[in-house]
Amino acid sequence: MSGVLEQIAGVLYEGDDESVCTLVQKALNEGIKPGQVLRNGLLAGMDQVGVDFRAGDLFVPEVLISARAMHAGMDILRPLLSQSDLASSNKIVIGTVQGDLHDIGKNLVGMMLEGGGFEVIDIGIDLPPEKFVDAIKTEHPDIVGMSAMLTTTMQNMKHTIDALENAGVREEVRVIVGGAPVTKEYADEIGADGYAPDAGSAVELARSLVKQKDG
Ligand code: B1M
Repeated sequence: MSGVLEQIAGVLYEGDDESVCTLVQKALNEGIKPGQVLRNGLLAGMDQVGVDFRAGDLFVPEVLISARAMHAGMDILRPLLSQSDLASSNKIVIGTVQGDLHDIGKNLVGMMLEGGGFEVIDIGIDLPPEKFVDAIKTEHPDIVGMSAMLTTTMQNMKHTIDALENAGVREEVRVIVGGAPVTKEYADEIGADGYAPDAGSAVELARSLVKQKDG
């Protein structure tokens, strides 16, 4: 990998948004393709953030700072990325289920997925099942992600999956769930395709599901 790309990954990991911007510009000036700067610079740095967060070596504030640095770099790259760079990203719709206002974990998962190369459509909080159905119909995502933080609202994940089935869109997407009270057993019980305990694992899970879907 070119030195400047490794440097980008390093300063992104450190959450140094100014250096990310300077080095992204430097890489472009050196003639490195925007798609390569994205994959081998920004996404490589964010991948490492995910690995270390999962291992407990990084904490939520550090992940948020790295995500902010990634966004700063993306602002420069986005207009330069080719259609093929953009088309290669898989899409995920994410939201917090009905009755639930917690969004810190969901936002973190969204940021990590974005850092993992996904196009993330965040549809918000306190979402009735129909909002997920509508988002599938309009956005055609590969994956739908639901977050719940209350034992009372996690049941709405099941209601949402039922609504997807009733609307005839369940087969179009893979459904993943997470949030503090949610478990792998619960995910299996309600017919979700996957469960992730944290944001880093959500990226791994989403990647494995799109691989299955595409393969
Ligand atoms: Co609330 N709250 N809260 N709260 N709150 C909890 C969740 C609670 C455990 C606190 C407690 O009693 N010890 C408790 C739930 C008990 C239960 O049901 N078992 C609780 C309660 C009871 C309530 C209210 C009912 C309180 C009241 O009004 N009486 C009320 C409900 C409001 C509602 O939603 N209708 C309420 C309100 C609030 C605030 C608004 C004040 C605020 C939310 C602010 C916000 O989100 N914008 C709040 C907060 C901050 C918390 C705690 C303190 C922190 C939650 C958090 O953000 N954690 C929480 C106690 C705690 O967890 N220590 C608590 C940090 C975040 C990064 O972690 O969300 O777990 P987390 O996300 C992780 C993973 O879970 C996973 O990845 C994330 C990152 O690693 N993950 C996914 C999450 N979503 C995922 C989706 C995936 C995959 C992984 O795939 C799609």
